[in-house]
Amino acid sequence: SFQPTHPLALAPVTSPPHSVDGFVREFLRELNTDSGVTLSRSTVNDQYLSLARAVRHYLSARWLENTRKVRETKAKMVGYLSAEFLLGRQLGNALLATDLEEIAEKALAECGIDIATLRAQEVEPGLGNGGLGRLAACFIDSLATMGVPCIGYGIRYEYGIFRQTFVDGRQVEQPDTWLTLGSPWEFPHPEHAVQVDFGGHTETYVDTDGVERTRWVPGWNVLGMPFNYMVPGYQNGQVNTLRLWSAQATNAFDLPTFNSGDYAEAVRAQTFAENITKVLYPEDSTPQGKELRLQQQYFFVACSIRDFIDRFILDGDVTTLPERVIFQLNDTHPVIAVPELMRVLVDIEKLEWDAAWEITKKCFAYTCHTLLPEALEVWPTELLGRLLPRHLEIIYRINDEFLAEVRAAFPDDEMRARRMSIIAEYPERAVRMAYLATVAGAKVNGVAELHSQLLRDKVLHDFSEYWPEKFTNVTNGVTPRRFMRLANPGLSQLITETLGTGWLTDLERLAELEPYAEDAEFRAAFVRIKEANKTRLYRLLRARDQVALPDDHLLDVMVKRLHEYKRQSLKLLHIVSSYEQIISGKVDPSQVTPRTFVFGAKAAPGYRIAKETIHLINSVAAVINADPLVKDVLKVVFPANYNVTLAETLIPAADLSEQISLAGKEASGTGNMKFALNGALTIGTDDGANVEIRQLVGDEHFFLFGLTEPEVAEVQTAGYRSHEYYEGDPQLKATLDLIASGHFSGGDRTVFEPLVSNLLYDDRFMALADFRSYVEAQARVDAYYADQDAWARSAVLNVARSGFFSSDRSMREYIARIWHTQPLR
Ligand code: GLG
Repeated sequence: SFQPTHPLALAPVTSPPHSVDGFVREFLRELNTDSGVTLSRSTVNDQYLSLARAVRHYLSARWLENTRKVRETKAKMVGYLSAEFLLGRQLGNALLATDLEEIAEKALAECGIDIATLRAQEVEPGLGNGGLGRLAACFIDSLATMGVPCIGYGIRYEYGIFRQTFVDGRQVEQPDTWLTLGSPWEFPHPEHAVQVDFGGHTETYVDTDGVERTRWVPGWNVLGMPFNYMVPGYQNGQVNTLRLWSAQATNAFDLPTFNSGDYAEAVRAQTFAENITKVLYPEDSTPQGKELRLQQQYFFVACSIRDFIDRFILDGDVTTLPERVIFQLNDTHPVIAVPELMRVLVDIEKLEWDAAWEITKKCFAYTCHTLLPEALEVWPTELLGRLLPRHLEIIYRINDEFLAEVRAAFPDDEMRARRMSIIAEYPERAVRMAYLATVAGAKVNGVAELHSQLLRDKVLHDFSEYWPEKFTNVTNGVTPRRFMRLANPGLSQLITETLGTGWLTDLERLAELEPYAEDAEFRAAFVRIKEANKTRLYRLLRARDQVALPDDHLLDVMVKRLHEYKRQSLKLLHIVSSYEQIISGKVDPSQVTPRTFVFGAKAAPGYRIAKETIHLINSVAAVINADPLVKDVLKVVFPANYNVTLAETLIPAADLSEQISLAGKEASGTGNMKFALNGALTIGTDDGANVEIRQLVGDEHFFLFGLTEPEVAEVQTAGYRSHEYYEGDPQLKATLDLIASGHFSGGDRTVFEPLVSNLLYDDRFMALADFRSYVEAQARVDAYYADQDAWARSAVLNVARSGFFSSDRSMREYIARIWHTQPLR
């Protein structure tokens, strides 16, 4: 190591002055020296990039200090392994974390710039599909805020989740080019690139110590290039790291081929390698089992494990790993990390198998995010063995030893051993990644009470019988910094005026708002904020989607991925039924509670029914919005490209939150929590975290409907025939008939026929079974909304009673029951 002599090099780095002048200086310096333009010649993008880099200056000193401390104190870290981190825009959060919001606004104003324009310039990194990726982002925010050392490891997709557009009401996907205008939040580190191998074969050899060992002779390799992102805690001087990997060719150029004149062929390897991190797979909860996806998974965990050992196990003693890290497996996507760590320990570090296994079991814990069988990843051994031959051998050995244990514990129960095998035999031989994670993980958790219960009772029943103490629940949470303070400044200010500061990092303190639900003045202030949030949303939608909305409607919002189990079709049936009752003269429009329905949803590009549902929503919206008969009472809007940024404006404006999945199918939901925290009332089934929301806010402040999970199971066992519900309910029949008649498709009865038939003759997620109960609950919503004061009271109580849903609380539970880590002192 070198010895600096300059006094500045000996001193720790410091942050620039926390003042308007100081900030102006940082900003202009960035503009002039890094962007290379004068203020008068600069574009909005130059200004945005310079602003972002100026804010970074206020974080880097703390970041470097943080990293140094973690190394020096050998603190145990959380290694959050996730194929997705759906971060949302960074600027607002960084300004908030550094307490620079006012300073930056003034500084820019003095430069003649409106900061809002620069905020709007940021393209959010859409490196996730939905809840799972957003949860990872909330968790790392909370850990930084709590001062707990964590490194997030993931993938730097060149193209994130596609940009959704509508053409004639149908979804058309556009590439998400989030990097093209510059990415001021990332720090590339080519010097820390890691080599990742694939393919080839394995062989045994006699090592120098005379021991026979196995080695992997790979067929090809790529480089993993890390990009660091700062993860700032909320005004606490803590900054953790998110490290995302990008794939590059080890040999960018094949020189002989190049020299022979075949330029395209000469760079083929490069294109091939870089494909690995080119694009995020856009399926949420329904993986396609593509080879490139397995490459992505192995690529990022291999990079991450190597990286962790190289950077934090400085003395090279890998047996200390369990004291230094717990890798949390965010769903099955990173589970190939288990055989990878075994390979590193056994083949490279030359530990005995048993010792390596003891270490590995302590280094991993697994979070399951689903119950849908089609979402549980299974990799054919043919594919896995071709791409990762050594890993497949390791998995077989883990399985053999595990099944020997099971057979010893249950001597006369061969069926049990077969059920529990990590290797499935039908329909083809394949590795069940969830089982591998369960066998290796120190803990296995579901993401809401009901979900964890169903994991224990159904999906992983044999395992929970064998290892009851391995299973636990940690109910999801969301970060109040982004989803209250940044998204809803009005409400946040009211809360701070009422409770003082401190609640943003101690969200249970929202309970102190309870008495204010009875305070007319407080309720009036709350209502004014809700109205202002609606106005803000309508202004945005007018500019963004050219739609004009009335501001005196109940705002009814359903935003989430488009999936049959989430039942956007049930929401549509309610809307169409309200409409049908008016146009058929059964209900007078003057009797209807005016409502605006907002949808936001992306469908996986290959998911036919989901895409047809999008088309139907848009078609229903077009007809209803153009019909003078319902003009004052019904509006349907579907802004394209729902993402974190839009959510931040939409959620605080909502009156009613739609959480209507079939009971037993939504593992948790996190949107549901964001709505409640922003004072929307929920209409929902007894599913996922809805169960806990209802328990906490109270039945009178929640509109419950639908079959319960045991009832669903019962109806299904008896044989579910959706057609019978159609025949037996005139309102439902009229609704489906109206869709089938071509009313929303210019008279063409074929367009939505597949959707209608699916509901009538299959209806896997039982929308028709819950229709009656749903429209009745919606009638209760209307009746309750008529009493604006009662509604406002309930809305305030929703806020006051939802403090439990902070991701800080989720983190405390993970720390206490799974990770056993400590905040940095
Ligand atoms: C899942 C589930 C959601 C859950 C989220 C985070 O579908 O119910 O809230 O993870 O745990 N695939 C997902 O997005």
